[in-house]
Amino acid sequence: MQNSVSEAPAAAKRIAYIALGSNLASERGSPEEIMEAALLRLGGLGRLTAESSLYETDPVGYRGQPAFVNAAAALETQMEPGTLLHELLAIEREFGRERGSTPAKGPRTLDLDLLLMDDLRIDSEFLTLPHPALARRRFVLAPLAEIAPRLRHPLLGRTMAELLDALPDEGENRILSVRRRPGSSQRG
Ligand code: PH2
Ligand code: MG
Ligand code: MG
Repeated sequence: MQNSVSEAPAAAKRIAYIALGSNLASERGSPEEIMEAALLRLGGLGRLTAESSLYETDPVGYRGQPAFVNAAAALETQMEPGTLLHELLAIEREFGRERGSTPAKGPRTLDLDLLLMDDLRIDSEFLTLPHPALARRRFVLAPLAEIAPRLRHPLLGRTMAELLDALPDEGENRILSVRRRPGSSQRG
C-alpha cells in the first residue's frame, strides 16, 4: 500500500523479558503494591503479554536487608534495546529509586532489569543481553520460567525451565513464598 506521509519501514516487534524487584516501601506503598503499580506502568511501554506471580525471596549478595518481592514480565515492544533500558531507568526513578547514595545490591524501592530481547546479543558499556547473571539467580529464573518455560537462552541453548531445574533451591537462592496474582499466567 502506498503511504505518502511515512515511508519508513515499521520497526520490528520484539519480546522483552524484564525482571522486577523491590524490598523497600515508598510513598507508592509496600513492595507488593510497588510491584503491582510497576507492572501497570510497564504496560504503558508496549503490550504486556505475560506477568508472573510475586515471589518472596531471600536477599542475595548483601544479606542485611529485608526479603525481596520479585516478578517477571514479557513486553512486546518496537523500542530499541537502549531506548527500552532508558525507559526502565526512568520508571525506577518515578518509583523513588535513588542510585549513588545507597549501597550496591542494597535495599531498593524498584529494580527493573532487562533480561532478554528475543535472541539479541549485546555487549556494550551500558547494556549486556542476555543479562549475564540470569541463569545463576533463582529470584530471576523462577518467575521467568513461570511465564516462559520453553524460552531458550540464546547463549546457553537451554530453556528457562531447564536452567531453573539445574539451580539448587537452597542457600542464597531460596524462594520463601509465591503469591499468585489475578494477572499471572502464560499468555500470548
Ligand atoms: N537484587 C539485587 C541484589 N539481591 N536478592 C533478591 N532476592 N532479589 C533481588 O531482586 C535482588 C537481590 C540487586 O539488584
Ligand atoms: Mg537487579
Ligand atoms: Mg538493576
